[in-house]
Amino acid sequence: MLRYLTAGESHGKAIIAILEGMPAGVKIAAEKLNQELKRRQQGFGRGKRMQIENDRCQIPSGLKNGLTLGSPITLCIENKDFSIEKLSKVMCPRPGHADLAGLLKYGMSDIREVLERASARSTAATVAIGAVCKIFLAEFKLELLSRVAAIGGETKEKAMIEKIKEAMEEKDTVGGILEVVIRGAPVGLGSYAQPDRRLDARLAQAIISIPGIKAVEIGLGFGYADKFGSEAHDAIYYKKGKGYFRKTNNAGGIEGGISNGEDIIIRACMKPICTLMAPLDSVNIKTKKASKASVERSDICVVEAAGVVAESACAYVLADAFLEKFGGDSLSDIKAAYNSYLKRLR
Ligand code: EPS
Repeated sequence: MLRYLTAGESHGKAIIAILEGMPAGVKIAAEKLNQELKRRQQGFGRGKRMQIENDRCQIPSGLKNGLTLGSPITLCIENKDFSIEKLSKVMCPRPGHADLAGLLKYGMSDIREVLERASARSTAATVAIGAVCKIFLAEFKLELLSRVAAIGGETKEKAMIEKIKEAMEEKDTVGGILEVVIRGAPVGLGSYAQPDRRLDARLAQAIISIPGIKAVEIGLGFGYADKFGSEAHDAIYYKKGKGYFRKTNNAGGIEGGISNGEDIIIRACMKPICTLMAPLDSVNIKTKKASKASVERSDICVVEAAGVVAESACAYVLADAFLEKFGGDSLSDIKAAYNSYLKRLR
């Protein structure tokens, strides 16, 4: 079983993750982790914080000579902007953020104490974990990709960029849709046997827990609502040498909570960032008087970066499901089990 915990505040010393259950014998190149962290920092519409940080991952435990030991892997990304003790109080909650609900829940008197951990800066940990999982999955030729499918209702690249520029000029923010594609997943990951073993349920949980994500769909998703069954389902064919195959993939690679061997396709909607430079109405938590929401340094659009985070979140789920199916404490044991499974399928 694979599991993890993350820790760290946005302006604390570091963002940290501990990943447990990665088998022994996987070669981890720290550079691959750093490349993924760099991808997360990019995308048109990101804010000033990304110019300050140059996220790099240290791996103080779990490796020897670059190979996993099967022991917990610690991933540590230091924050250059380590200023948590010096930052000013935040008094006017931003609509859409964790500010007000978090303040009331924890009985705090400064929103800063909420937003430090609620910040999407924590997604640096998700990406570091996902990068380790991607390296593991690549041993079995699984590959995860993402793309921006829409920004503010626009789907053409030029129009999407214009939409972000418009948001910038208007002191506004804009969200959109991202898509993750997982190639090379074998048939049989996940199970219909229990709700929490369903691969689609696990992927949806992983994606919707990314800050700012408000909806997830798999394959045709909401598009199923407009179709007859005869139009919606992916007819099954068989050819000697090729095996079973489909001509369509509306199911998005998952049927009955199990991967079916087709590409796994997931789309998610990210809301516009909630820190607005022209802020919405709010209330001062001390005086209870009407006020504009607090303004913090922030981004205009992070859909591209959220795609990288979503890939990483999916990589963790896939690696977990893969280990469940093929077991083993070392990469070589898992490869033997995987190859024997592929042989049976053939
Ligand atoms: C982020 C770091 C944050 C924000 C952003 C994402 O840094 P700071 O608060 O210092 O500007 O730029 O977080 C949010 C938009 C949010 O709502 O929490 C990062 O590393 O991705």
